[in-house]
Amino acid sequence: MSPALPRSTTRPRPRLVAVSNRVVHPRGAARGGGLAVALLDALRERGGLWFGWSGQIAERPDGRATETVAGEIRLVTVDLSSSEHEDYYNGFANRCLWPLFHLRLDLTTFDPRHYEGYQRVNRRLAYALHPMLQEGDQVWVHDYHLLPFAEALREQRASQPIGFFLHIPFPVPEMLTALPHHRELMRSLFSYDLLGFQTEADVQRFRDCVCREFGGQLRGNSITAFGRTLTARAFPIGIDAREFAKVAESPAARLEFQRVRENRKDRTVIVGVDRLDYTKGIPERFRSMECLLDRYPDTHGQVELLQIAPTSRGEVPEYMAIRRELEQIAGNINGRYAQLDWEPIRYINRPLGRRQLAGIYRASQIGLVTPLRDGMNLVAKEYVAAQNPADPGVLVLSRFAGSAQQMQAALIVNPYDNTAVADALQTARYMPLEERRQRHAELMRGLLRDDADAWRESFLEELQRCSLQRAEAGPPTAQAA
Ligand code: GDG
Repeated sequence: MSPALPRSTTRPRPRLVAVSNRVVHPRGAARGGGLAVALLDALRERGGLWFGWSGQIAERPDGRATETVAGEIRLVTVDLSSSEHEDYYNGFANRCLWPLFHLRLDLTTFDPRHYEGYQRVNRRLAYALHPMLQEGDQVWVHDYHLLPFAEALREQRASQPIGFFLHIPFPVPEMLTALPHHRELMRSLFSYDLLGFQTEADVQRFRDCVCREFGGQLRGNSITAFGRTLTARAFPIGIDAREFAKVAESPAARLEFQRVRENRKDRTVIVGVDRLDYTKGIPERFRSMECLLDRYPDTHGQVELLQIAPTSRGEVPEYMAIRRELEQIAGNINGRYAQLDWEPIRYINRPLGRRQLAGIYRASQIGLVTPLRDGMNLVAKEYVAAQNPADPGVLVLSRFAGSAQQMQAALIVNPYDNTAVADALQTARYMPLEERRQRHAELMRGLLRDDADAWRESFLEELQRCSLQRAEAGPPTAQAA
């Protein structure tokens, strides 16, 4: 890793221009999750602009941007037409890139119309943002919806440093190359100066793709291909663990804590919290619960899985299917094991408030986070941050979550192995207090060190370093085909 840049006391920090699919107003930031909070902190600190889709669908959008000012921050949004929303967002982003990057080739739809819509929206958004850019800005683009965004900005002769952070995993070369447009998309990534990934493994897969498929050349963290050089590094995203621990002790969270515990006396509560998504391994988790009940009769009447899974991307057929599947599995398991005053699985299919969630995490003796594949998974981090350090719960975490790289003091499991997950749950139930405290303290140290501030600052410092390097090397050129 390269040494940190000395913080200049005389030179002002560059203005930040953040770009993401959705823009979240500061008032709704808590609901928008960790990314919204981390971006807003950076924007408040240095002033700046957050640009993206308004979340509105207009039949015939006029292409004009709407601006809201919140303190030092300008929020600038554009609407999408219903066909843009269908092709760019539901189509290419969520029915092609999302499943492919999560290794679900079986759920991946390749539709040239979706791809054209995706390119068109990226270009339209980039062209709308370009006149608002100022010399010296740092542009930070987020996630798989916007892979070609920098290329479209460069077409407009934008010369600002542009960084990109991928929140989801980067796939293995065999998967990526199944995408008919993979060359074009990979080439467009080389219009960025800095690419950030969640884990070292993601960086390695990116390098493998570029070197094997496009003759890329490596030099330290730099990689050259398509006639351009960029920096590719891991920046594991963190949460504001200190603040989340406070939320878990707030009056609203305490109330929720009491509600959970009072109703369940000394029953073990296992909590799962996920957007309802096929990557999160929820059916497999229910099967593991069934396996726990089969293998360990002392769990009957004594253990409950509380699964909170609000619907997401509800217009996409694969998401409708997973919803039906879950209801069916939960129904079968409950039908088989429930007693008059107890059901093994409680499944809540609507969103809860953040404080409520924090209280539930703290009231649950086990946090069960078992995605089949996940860029990072912030729920694992939130569960740990919400615990009472004197009597903490145990985190059972999938080896396929990016967070497992940093959270080795959790009980690490293979989510496909129902028996192993059931055994880990039983181990967690009977784990001695001293061991729980030690594991929690170790996890918490990591969360406090690698928090949201550290993530953001390390990315933006690296982006500044990249732009200084580029200034020395001369202006950007149109890239080679
Ligand atoms: C992507 C990547 C990466 C969930 N239900 C409720 C609720 N949530 C909040 C959680 C957490 C967030 O949503 C989910 O974050 P994750 O990281 O677990 O997952 P993705 O949404 O898939 O996020 C992922 C992340 O980007 C960041 O880079 O870690 O790998 O897939 O904060 O608490 N929040 C509230 N009510 C709910 O019912 N308030």
